[in-house]
Amino acid sequence: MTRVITVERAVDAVPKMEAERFRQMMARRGTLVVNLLSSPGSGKTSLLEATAKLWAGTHRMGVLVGDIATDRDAQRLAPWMPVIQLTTGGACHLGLPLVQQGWERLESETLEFLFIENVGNLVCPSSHDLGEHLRVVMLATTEGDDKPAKYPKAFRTSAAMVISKTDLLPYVPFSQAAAEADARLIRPDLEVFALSALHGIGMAEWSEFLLRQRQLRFGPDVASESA
Ligand SMILES: Nc1nc2c(ncn2[C@@H]2O[C@H](COP(=O)(O)OP(=O)(O)OP(=O)(O)O)[C@@H](O)[C@H]2O)c(=O)[nH]1
Ligand SMILES: [Mg+2]
Repeated sequence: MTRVITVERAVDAVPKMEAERFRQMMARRGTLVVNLLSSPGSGKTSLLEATAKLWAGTHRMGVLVGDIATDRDAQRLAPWMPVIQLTTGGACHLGLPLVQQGWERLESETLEFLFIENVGNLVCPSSHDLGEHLRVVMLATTEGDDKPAKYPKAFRTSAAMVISKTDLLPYVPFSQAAAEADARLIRPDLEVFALSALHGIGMAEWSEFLLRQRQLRFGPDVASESA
């Protein structure tokens, strides 16, 4: 059975200070918080499933998954990792209070990574600081390579972009070079990972990136703890 938290109204942006407090508290615990943004259906849940399978028995991850309705994503993820479904009751993004409630319910203090799967869209989630250490935006090859230019804030505020569903590249009109170039015009230091969660392509580079980010932020001792 999955655990669900529901709110009946949109949660407004909370002061930056609260988000900073949450970020620092999670850093003291050695938990890297990763906020994953994308359009509906780009493959967020699939990437989290594939990451958990890759890390089974080696790295500890948990997930807070946001949706407007249903706990279907939590049901998919529950066999692989501790997960709490956050149901926004109509709001198009997650807010920090809901994330904090989810974290308390997760009761998993020894996580190395806490992923937040945001509500699927490229607009509202980009304006809300959830106390994450790392924001990652995902763009599927099926969505078109023009999305970075059309939804710049999601790309400007992210440290990395995942191009997902690369197995479909032969069948869709998507230029990886064009998407990367547009995204880097918006955010020059954006790291880019092209992968297929379905076929396990590019997963090793994605995993190395996450482990490196945790080590960079929390220091080398953290890396040896989890080795
Ligand atoms: N071909 C292909 N399909 C994929 C890949 N990753 C995910 N999919 C499919 O894309 C669809 C959506 O994937 P999800 O992981 O549910 O996407 P999501 O971003 O979590 O969707 P929302 O939570 O609704 O926003 C599913 O049918 C997946 O099987 C991939 O690498 N290749
Ligand atoms: Mg999902």
